[in-house]
Amino acid sequence: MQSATFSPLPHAGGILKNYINGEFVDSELYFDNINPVNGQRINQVSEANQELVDSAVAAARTALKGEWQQMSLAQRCALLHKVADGIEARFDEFVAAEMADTGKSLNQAKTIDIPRGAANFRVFADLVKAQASECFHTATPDGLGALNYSVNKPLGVVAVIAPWNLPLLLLTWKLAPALATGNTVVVKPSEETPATATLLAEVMDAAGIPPGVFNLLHGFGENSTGAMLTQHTGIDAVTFTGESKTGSAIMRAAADGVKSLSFELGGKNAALIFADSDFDAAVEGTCRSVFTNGGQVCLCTERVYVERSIYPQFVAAMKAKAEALKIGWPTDHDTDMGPLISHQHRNKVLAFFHSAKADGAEVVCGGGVPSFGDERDQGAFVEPSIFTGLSESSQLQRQEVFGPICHISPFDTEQQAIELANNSEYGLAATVWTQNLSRAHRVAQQMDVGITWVNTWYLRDLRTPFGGVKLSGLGREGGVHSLSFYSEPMNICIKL
Ligand code: NAD
Ligand code: 6OD
Repeated sequence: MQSATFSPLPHAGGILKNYINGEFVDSELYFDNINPVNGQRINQVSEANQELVDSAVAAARTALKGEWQQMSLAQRCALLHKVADGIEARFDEFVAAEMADTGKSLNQAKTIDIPRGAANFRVFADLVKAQASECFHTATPDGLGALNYSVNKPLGVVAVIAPWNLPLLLLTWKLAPALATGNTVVVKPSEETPATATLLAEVMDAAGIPPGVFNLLHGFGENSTGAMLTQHTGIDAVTFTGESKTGSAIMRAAADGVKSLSFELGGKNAALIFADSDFDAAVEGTCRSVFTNGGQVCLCTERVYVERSIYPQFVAAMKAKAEALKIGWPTDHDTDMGPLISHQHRNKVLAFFHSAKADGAEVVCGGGVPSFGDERDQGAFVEPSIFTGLSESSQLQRQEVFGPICHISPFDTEQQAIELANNSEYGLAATVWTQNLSRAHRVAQQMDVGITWVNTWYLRDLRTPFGGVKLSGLGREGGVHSLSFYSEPMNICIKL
């Protein structure tokens, strides 16, 4: 019999604590951390109350002015490299913890999530050394002029609020540049995925990050730890990844303090498949973009539009690929898809399936829950699913599902394909499959999104701008955009 967990699983059966001012702190108020493979408890999590939120923010404020500020940039960057080394040294534990919390496949945790956790620290530690400042010579009436130059200063105490789908990857994607630019931080991982953030606190501690620079609080969002943090007067900026409606709530909470905000939110991403594409590559790439991480990546494709002349073959090829995906134990080396994050999320995904069927969708494949005949039947699995036949106004075509599902529709002209892709309240990512170079540029530039991939999907270069338009986000991170969000230039004017 396979096991739901993977050795070495750290903190199994124990308590995951908060980390404040260099100490692990127990609130003595606990919630369960559940493995979505079988619904069993992995460990318990110490939930931060208002008192712990206040201590974490106070520790971060004090640390802003201490050793962290006096450290040279080279020393700060060396420490961040040490954190990356620490993640790599405990690689198997991070993989085991991420798999147990999320149910994601071993292959994905090993090749995407945990390596990116380390890479985020290395990339921003190196990029910040090249952060530019501005300098102008300004003319004055006496002819002697003035020298204007800028120095980059940290924003202060940054709250980092992360989601559950790529827990370590998305937490560190914001944490690393925040630290690299000299801020102190209070992070709150999702209540669904507390484990890798706790391991990261151990790595930070062992690397010698000064007390108070990195603080970790566990807890829920609305009316709980997350909201206490975003409303706190000691927080200068909030960087958040999660649902669009949570982004709106945080914006309201942050309004009183006029806090700086950076948001990466939901998506309802389209793929356009032209008849002149490399057919096999388009099928393979679209299948990957729909089903990676069980469709629980904000960049996943949920709306597929295919040129009518290849539509029937494309739907048949997608069906064959989806049916060949191996669903099961995340710990198996050849598993493609584990369970969804929780039963609660599965209920939401299944409700979308039901509404699509009620709206007249044709089920090409999936649409239900797989049966295993073992403890996985208590898990949060759903089948990889493909639907066709819905109108653009149906609920499935309008709202983000965040599950292993796409709807495929035909189109007749390039102009119609562009209009269909852009007909959404979201604007995060799009994918275009064509071998016509002119069309590739022409169509890519007309997508109302933050990123368009052509003949690929989720190919990342951390120096590039990343973010969404419309309901999909606020601001840009990545490369100089992250450095620019997490620091503020102060101008100094010297009369010559
Ligand atoms: P979520 O918005 O429910 O929760 C995200 C985090 O916010 C969690 O830590 C949660 O506890 C906290 N939170 C919730 N309500 C809060 C409040 N009122 N105040 C403060 N904190 C609060 O999102 P999720 O379900 O964890 O993640 C899935 C969603 O995230 C999807 O919509 C997905 O598209 C989006 N997402 C977007 C990106 C991106 O880069 N654009 C990346 C990953 C996920
Ligand atoms: O790869 C990244 O940097 C990134 N921000 C990915 C977001 C994925 C959303 O689920």
